[in-house]
Amino acid sequence: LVHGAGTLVDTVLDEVAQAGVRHGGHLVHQEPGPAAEQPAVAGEADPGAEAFDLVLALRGTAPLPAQAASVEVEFRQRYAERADPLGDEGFVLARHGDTTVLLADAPNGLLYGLFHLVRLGESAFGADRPVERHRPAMRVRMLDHWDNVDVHHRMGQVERGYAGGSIFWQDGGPRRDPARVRAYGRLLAACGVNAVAVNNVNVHATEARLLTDRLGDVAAIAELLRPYGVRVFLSVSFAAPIVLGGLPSADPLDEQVRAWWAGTTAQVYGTIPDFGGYVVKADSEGQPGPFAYGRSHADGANVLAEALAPYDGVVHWRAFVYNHRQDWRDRSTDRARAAFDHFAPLDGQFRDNVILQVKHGPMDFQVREPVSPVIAAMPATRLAVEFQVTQEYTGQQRHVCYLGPLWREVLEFGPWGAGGPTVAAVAAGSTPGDAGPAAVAGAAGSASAAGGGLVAVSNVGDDPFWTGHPLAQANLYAFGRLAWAPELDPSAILDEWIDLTFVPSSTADPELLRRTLHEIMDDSWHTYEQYTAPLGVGFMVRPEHHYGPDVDGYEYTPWGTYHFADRDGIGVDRTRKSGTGYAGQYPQPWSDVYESPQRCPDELLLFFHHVPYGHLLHSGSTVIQHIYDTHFAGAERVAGMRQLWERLSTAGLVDPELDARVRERLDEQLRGAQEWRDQINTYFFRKSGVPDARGRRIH
Ligand code: GCW
Repeated sequence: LVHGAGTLVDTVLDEVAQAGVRHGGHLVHQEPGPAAEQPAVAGEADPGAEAFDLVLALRGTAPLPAQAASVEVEFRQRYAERADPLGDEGFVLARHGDTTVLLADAPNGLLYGLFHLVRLGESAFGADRPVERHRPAMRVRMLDHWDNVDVHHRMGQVERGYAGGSIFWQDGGPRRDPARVRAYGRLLAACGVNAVAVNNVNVHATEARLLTDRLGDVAAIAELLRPYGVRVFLSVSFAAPIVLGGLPSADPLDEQVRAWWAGTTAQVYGTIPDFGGYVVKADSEGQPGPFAYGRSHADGANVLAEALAPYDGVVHWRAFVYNHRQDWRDRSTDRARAAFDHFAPLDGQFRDNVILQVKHGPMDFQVREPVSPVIAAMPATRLAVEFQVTQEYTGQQRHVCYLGPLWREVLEFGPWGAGGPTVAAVAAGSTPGDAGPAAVAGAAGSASAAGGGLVAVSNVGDDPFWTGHPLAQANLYAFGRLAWAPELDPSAILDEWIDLTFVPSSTADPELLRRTLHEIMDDSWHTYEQYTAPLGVGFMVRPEHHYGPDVDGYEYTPWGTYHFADRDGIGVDRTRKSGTGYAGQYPQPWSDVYESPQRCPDELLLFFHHVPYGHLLHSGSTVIQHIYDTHFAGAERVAGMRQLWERLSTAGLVDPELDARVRERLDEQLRGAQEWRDQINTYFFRKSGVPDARGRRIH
């Protein structure tokens, strides 16, 4: 029995039908006013009947069907004053006797509840389940696509895309296969994602026009994603008033510019009433921004926010602002400092519909970075934390690298030390005043918290497996799940993903399949870390495309990403005492922990300190021996991963096409890991002259 009406309820009905469930009835929600007393649409639903296996019901205006009403009573008893509201997306689940009941306050909640049932599978229809309440920790759970409409870009159609062309754009216009885009909406909703930005933050000429004369293309995408509760955002150029509006300036304090943004935004909402808002990369890597007019980023963000405010739209303003033309000879400039230096002084100056979108680390999505100090520095600003699902720096979807554990580590990090709010709580809307884990849970659970949420750069393209490497789908899934519930265990998320993806279609030996995938994936992030840049130093990748090793590739460039290795030692001195002072951007205790080479965690040592090769780590190893050991171990672990997969292939447990794709990628991962191992080990042997204590072969 499905109780309720609306586009999303239709989606729920479709899903129920697709799942092959015999569909007893559909009782239309009674809207107050003239539409009241509508008859049942499908079947002869009798809300009092006891015979339904599953009841999906909206709380609200109409009386609940009997089974749902008893769950509602139990819910109120169990959660007392916290029993309402569930919010737009929350739901309540229980099983009583022969009936499983899902209750929600809005159709989106029913949809998320239904996908949750799919995750639970049979177990949702077995023994009784006491009432459980589910609400997303983050209101904003967004994927940014770095997709270009045009295919002729230096970076390919999708900037940093490793899964074919764009899922949205084809041959210079919207994809001609709406079913694929709709299926993508379904996939997003099943993962818990509720927003997408449909074009690259580097906004080129054609893409700029999506805001005005090509808005219809965006509306077409919005139409396809709406049934799955996914709202559409656009990346816009700060120079749009000039390039699209023909104005002489884009100065945010200029009246004509303000009026242009207001008028343009009104048209956007006239066409797409549930439009989400804008994403802006300004004064970053060549994109235009407010600095050209001597204005601050608060001035810049606020002019767009003001235009969006009447429609409840938001602007996601990115904090990725740094000097990409620095002089490598100048040791005082530190790219890691830049976001804090630019934005922390502006705390409190942003309108409340500005969300400052901060990359999780201070540099750029490296395999290991400290948490960005900006996250602790702006209590009066709505912050979103940005992850990178697309594997630009983590193997480009040719290497298996399950990122759930990395994101989990970031989300549970306490910028103010133990007992204070976590990164997850900040993104969910908590501030340092809300001390203690209880407050954190409260903020993360509260539907009214005004946090900026979690955002990630998508790894999806038009590839038949969606993400290039079939196992990279787990990263997409894990991102959505962690944005909904940051406390989830990445290994449990992987279990969900494995069951949803593989097991139903291969019954031969689901246990072997599950175990093997865990063995390959659980620790694959650490494995990737082992064979690439050591101890948090980052980069060492080939310039431009960022795939494969090149230790000095960026060392003498203007990009600000250096390791400073010489014959005596390696690492970046970011201390207050003798370095760039970056460690001082953290509150205590981290400021002192990172300042001290003795207290700094091993995995971040070279991010914060320049140390001799003989420096002793907490692990008991020296830096140079650690480099050799981890690089030999990492490449060996990849060889092991490949053998593990062989086991699945031999047992015929996976679909042949998928098998072929994964094998090809694992071969490449092994080649790549060995190349990394040899280049890094040889480089440091030649620099330091220190031999491997275990006498292994270094070229
Ligand atoms: O990681 C870097 C990428 C750029 C990207 C930039 C950003 C879209 O190398 O390709 O540009 O970050 O986040 O804006």
